Amino acid sequence: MSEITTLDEFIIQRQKDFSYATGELTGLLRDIGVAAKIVNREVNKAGLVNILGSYGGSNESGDDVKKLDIFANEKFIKCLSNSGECCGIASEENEDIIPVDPVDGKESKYILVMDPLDGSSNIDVNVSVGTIFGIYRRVSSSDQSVSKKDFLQKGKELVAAGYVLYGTSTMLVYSTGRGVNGFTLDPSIGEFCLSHRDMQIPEKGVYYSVNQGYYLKFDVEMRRYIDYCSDLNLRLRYIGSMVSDIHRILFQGGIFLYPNTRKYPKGKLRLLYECNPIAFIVEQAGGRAINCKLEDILELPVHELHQRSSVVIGSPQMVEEMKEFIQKYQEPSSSELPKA
Ligand code: P6P
Repeated sequence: MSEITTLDEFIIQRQKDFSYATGELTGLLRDIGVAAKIVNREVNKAGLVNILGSYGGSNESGDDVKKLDIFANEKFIKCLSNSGECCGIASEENEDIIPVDPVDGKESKYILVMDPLDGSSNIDVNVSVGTIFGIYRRVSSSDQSVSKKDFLQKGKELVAAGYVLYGTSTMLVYSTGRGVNGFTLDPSIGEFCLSHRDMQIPEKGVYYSVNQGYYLKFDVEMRRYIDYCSDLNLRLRYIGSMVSDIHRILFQGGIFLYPNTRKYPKGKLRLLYECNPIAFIVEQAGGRAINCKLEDILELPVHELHQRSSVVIGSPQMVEEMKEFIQKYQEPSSSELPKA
């Protein structure tokens, strides 16, 4: 029987890679693993307990809030607060940041951003959902209270990022900037076990992932690119859960797109806790992540917690080809149009 490496063992092994490591990041990643197992337990039995359905109201992004959203948010916050391994949290479910009090006088240097249960519109119909998280070093000094400026950092400043996919199996995929590794939850021992070491996204693939229903609401060059994907007989796969759609592309290659639309002129997905952590992971696995203005996602300035962005993420060859496509078809701005 091949040797099992649990998430905890792997994190501790990898801690040695960072000479300056003090164990805080290790503790924070382990807390995330514990919270993921707790959320997984509820997601897996959601149909059996009164936890399905809407909680009522909407979150800061205007999305309908499901009960599991709130449960997941509360569990991650509780797990992270108990250990004090981070000094603040920003969540899709909360308007403002959540300061975390020091535990046993320990002053943490990390903050966490998260979408505790992404794709929650799928919960009631038993389709995969996910958690997305990112970890930054705080920029304020430890003798100050954590503030919003600690969170408004570019994606390239991420120390670590990952996602949990609550699917046919539950996986935790993360990176601390030295490659991407995947862990599958073994329910018989209650541990995430290393199942996908040093994940690399294929250079290209046969999948494209976009909500085709918005086709007529995309800019013309985006419609032409989607037509091009169709002409290439690429296969459309889109289930409305970013973690699930990205996970397929990370494993099998392809391109995920959520362009800006008339309803979401800046894009729908949130830069801080959806686009940046996913972009960090995909680029660590050899992929690319840009917005529809062809700017690198990880370089985008972050001005507010729930800021939105258009996004194109996936296999490097396909994203580069899409860039060339957009440049070729982008309608010249009025300032570039020839004078009448
Ligand atoms: P649409 C889920 O609400 C989410 O934030 C992402 O997980 C997903 O990719 C996207 O929105 C789905 O949005 O407009 O296609 O339903």
